Amino acid sequence: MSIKELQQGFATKAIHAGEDPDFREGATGDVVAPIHLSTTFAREKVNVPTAGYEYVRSLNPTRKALETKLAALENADYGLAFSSGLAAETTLLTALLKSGDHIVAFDDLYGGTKRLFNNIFNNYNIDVTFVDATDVSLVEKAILPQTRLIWIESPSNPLLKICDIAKIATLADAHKLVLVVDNTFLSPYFQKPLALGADIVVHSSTKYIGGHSDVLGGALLLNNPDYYEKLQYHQNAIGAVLSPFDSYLTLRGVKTLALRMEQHQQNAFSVAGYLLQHPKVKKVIYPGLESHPQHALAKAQSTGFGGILSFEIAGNQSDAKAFLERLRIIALAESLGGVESLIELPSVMTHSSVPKEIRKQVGITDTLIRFSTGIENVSDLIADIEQALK
Ligand code: P1T
Repeated sequence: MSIKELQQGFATKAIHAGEDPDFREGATGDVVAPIHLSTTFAREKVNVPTAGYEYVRSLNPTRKALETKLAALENADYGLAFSSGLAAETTLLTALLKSGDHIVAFDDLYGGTKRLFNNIFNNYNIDVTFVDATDVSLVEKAILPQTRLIWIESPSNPLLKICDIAKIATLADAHKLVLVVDNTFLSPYFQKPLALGADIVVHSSTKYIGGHSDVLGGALLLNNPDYYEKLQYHQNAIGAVLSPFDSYLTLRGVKTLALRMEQHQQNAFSVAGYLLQHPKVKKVIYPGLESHPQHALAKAQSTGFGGILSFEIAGNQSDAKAFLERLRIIALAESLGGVESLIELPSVMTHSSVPKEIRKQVGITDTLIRFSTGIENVSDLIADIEQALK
């Protein structure tokens, strides 16, 4: 049996895929992929790159190990690693679209992704229509003759809305469109969009995949060889690749993804339960709660609900800010998916680049708080929230 055939379980792949020890003559059998810092690779014959390596931007052994591991985790044939989530997104858009093309996108997306569409790609004559993609008929209505791509997040950032990935994939197929799913919030541990029919999965590996708030990165995972060829060409031509050091850090971080996601989720359930009964809390949004409007869909298409929840406290934005500034263990910070709990106010932080009227339309109120539950002892997290709500 081959090593690949034996690497079946998620945790096994997270630890071993892409890092099989090399026992060939002269190799040392490292159990961890070494950090290859060489920016170029010498060859003996002009026409023969050594083991396929030419120049670090095109291919690097440490990045390749990570790309192999991330592909294994999403059950994808191909993986590519970038210097950030937005670098992955930019490369995808430039590789698959041209001037005059149109995108249908979920109206609840990470603010930076919306900014990329609205303030950068619009300059290249690529238009976007934002719709509430929880209603598949609205996605269908927005499709134009020049539409090439559908872009969703599920759960979405920051409102944790859930889209029916399989239904949108069927729609995308019928119209010959590329379906892109940003899987950052659930990570491949809890959700596999390719298995549900998506064409390309996007990750900000800065989040759960890296897991320790110490490395920026992004990834694209897919099965289609034609798209892969285009994306790989653009990855090299544009150059926003993940460095060898950052590839190593991400490889190190992702090994514990299975354990971390279970604990993030367990803590999120406990915090959601605590917030629900608190008189000063008006609303709790967590896909794991039966009160979540798409709870049944979340349960059907994913194997878990993740570690992010959003909530609103009574009062105005000043009350929300005062609460956030009183927290002591939970860090008031952008980003999510780290071992430490991170909390933020999307209207003034991660989604401040989204115009106020759009925020209002989508449901990002001035008092909406987003909480990325870390893996600390949950009793300490709840005690911190309790003292800050007093
Ligand atoms: O920050 P970067 O690695 O470039 O990834 C961008 C990105 C893409 N997709 C989603 C769903 C994201 O949440 C992000 C980054 N988000 C934050 C920094 C945040 O605090 O929401």
